[in-house]
Amino acid sequence: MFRAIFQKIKQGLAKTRSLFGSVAELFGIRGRVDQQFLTELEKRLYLADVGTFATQEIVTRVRQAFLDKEINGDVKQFVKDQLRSLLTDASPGLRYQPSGPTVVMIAGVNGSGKTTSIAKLIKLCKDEGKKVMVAACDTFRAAATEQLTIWSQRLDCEIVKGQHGSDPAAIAHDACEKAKARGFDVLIVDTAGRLHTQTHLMRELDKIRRILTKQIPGAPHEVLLVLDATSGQNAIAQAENFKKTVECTGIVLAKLDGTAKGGAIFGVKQKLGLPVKYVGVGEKPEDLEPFDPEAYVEALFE
Ligand SMILES: Nc1nc2c(ncn2[C@@H]2O[C@H](COP(=O)(O)OP(=O)(O)OP(=O)(O)O)[C@@H](O)[C@H]2O)c(=O)[nH]1
Ligand SMILES: [Mg+2]
Repeated sequence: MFRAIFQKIKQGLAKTRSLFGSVAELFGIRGRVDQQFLTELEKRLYLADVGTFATQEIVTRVRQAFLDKEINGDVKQFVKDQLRSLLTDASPGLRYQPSGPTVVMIAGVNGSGKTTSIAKLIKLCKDEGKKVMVAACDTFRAAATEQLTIWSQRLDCEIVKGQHGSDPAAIAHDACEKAKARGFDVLIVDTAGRLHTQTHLMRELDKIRRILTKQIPGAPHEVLLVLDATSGQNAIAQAENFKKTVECTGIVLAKLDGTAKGGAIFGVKQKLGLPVKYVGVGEKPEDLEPFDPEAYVEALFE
């Protein structure tokens, strides 16, 4: 199991790994952990988009532990351990409710990968034997409902939808009724992409949320913020703003395969304080992996 996840993550991290190669290489250079080594370590971590805070943190810890000691394998292992400690506490997967539908709401900026991540979540839940329904609450973008409909047909999943431009909260209401009446285990709610500055759209998101809460106790049980990994540190800045208006329970980091900026994930815990639940490593439904800090760090240095 670990091996399979590991291989997938490793492939997904191909571009990021090419940058981390330069960090790994540093440990192979003979010598001492001196100021020059620390400066070089700092530079390389920074170039791998680990971010200012996390980079400083690691360099400080290495300085305290190893300054003026010979370089051996321990330094590499130490850095790996530190990187892992900066990642979110493992909180992979969805927290399924013991009874009634588990409601998962998806949010994020335009084009971050929300709808594709939903297709992946459908597959994941179905593979776990769950009865899954999706609600097409993006009525804003013209082709959004169609896109989700195609996925739902391909994945053989029930969909509740409405007219283009109709009230997404009404669709959410309808979906809750159907999910309860027909014994669905999971209801995933797609929403339109938006910026935290678009007040009316943020209010709309809040309205969808309130409807879900009213219809199903404790819903939404998960609110996943989908971030586009290709925007690196910028994605984190966006998420910080988003989080101020939407209460989120976790992150889906999409498009990790398309970027060398995978190091940005080290800033997520410190800046957002949210667990990364899944990483997207491709465009196909099977390209979603529960986030495993151990596998992630190992894959970076492989
Ligand atoms: N390589 C790669 N591409 C991805 C991944 N996730 C999504 N994409 C692509 O990113 C693009 C946008 O994905 P969508 O799922 O439509 O994004 P969205 O957030 O729903 O977009 P809006 O609804 O317009 O806000 C599509 O071309 C997807 O195929 C991923 O993990 N890897
Ligand atoms: Mg979408």
